[in-house]
Amino acid sequence: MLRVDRIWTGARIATLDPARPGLGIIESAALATRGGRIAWIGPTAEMPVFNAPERIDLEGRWVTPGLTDCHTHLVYAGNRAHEFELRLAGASYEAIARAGGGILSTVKATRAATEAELVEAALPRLDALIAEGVTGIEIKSGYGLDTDTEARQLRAARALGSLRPVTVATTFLGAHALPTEAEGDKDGYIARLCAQTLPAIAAEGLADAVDAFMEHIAFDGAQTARVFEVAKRLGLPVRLHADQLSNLGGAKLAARYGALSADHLEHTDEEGAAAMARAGTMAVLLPGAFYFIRETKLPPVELFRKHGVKIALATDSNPGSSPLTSLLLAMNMGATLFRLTVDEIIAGVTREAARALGWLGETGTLEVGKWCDLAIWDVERLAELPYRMGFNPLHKRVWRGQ
Ligand code: DI6
Ligand code: FE
Repeated sequence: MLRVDRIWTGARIATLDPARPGLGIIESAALATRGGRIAWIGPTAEMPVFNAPERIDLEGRWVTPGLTDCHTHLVYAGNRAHEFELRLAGASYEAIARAGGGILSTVKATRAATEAELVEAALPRLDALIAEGVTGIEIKSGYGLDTDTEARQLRAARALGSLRPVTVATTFLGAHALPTEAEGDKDGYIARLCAQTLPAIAAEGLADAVDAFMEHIAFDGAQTARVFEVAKRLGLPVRLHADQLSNLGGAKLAARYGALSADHLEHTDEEGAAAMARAGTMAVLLPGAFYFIRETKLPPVELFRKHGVKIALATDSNPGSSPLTSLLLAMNMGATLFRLTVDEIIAGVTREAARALGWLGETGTLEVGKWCDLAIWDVERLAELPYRMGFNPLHKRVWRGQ
């Protein structure tokens, strides 16, 4: 008799297995885990006889893959509530950034924080996400803008992954903003980043990918391309904050470098969407930032569908444009603001989010051999996940079988 660690029965499972139609639903399903991985999954009636020390009846609850938040800036110090007040008084996000606030005010606080302080500040945010069924998260640097602080942010991000049962992917975002000491010299800053900071980060194995903020208030296409060239040489995949506030051709540039994803994309045009489709570059949509900075230009979801660009959804959790630590609320916003379908939203925080991080071989769908990362929900219909606002129907979360 085959031995497994644990069996769940009486479940309705959305496997997200692309070999099955829609969300890959199996009614009256069972799932067995062994060594942290999925040992068996299918209709309960077809389950072989297992020797299992633990059997759990889920009484008809829904099971999805554990959620993945594939775009966050979770590690930083301080907060920007004061800028929120300024914005309520009429200032724009861009105007505050140009006046030396915005990202640079978080850089100041982050540079003054130790690794332990960064971890301590980020833990409540991570715990809020975990409480909603998140089993995987991407965390970017970008509030250091010097080698030491960028490295410290990424070490803090890695530490979070050892302090909590969650999988962490780190992304180096040194090209996020121009630090004050660079005195307006963007090319000089990018040159130093390419020659020193990024190679040092890579040598220490601190980054799983490289990102940049391509925007008028940050870096242009040529500067972004220089960063991506170095990332390629170091064997690191790239992703891009593209076309968030204006259309600088970020989606096209991301596609040209075979980026895993281009993110935000409110101002992306059809050429950009088509280029992404050809390159297999995914769209990561961030409705929390759209909402919080009161953007009015919608990302071209219809064009992504037309060209077959795969769509993921994330919180963009950060102190300036998206102080959001609820992936469930991001899902609600994906529906109400971006008009994504329920299937697109559920896939966007599971299978597609895992794909955006290059994780799809290991997690993101419920298939034999993958990590047993589950979210178990007290809902009648999966549509309840994006439908409710500010309510958490998570019953249990399982990370690597536990
Ligand atoms: N786009 C964003 O929305 C965030 N970073 C970026 O490149 C904003 C980060 C911040 O304001 O602190
Ligand atoms: Fe972001």
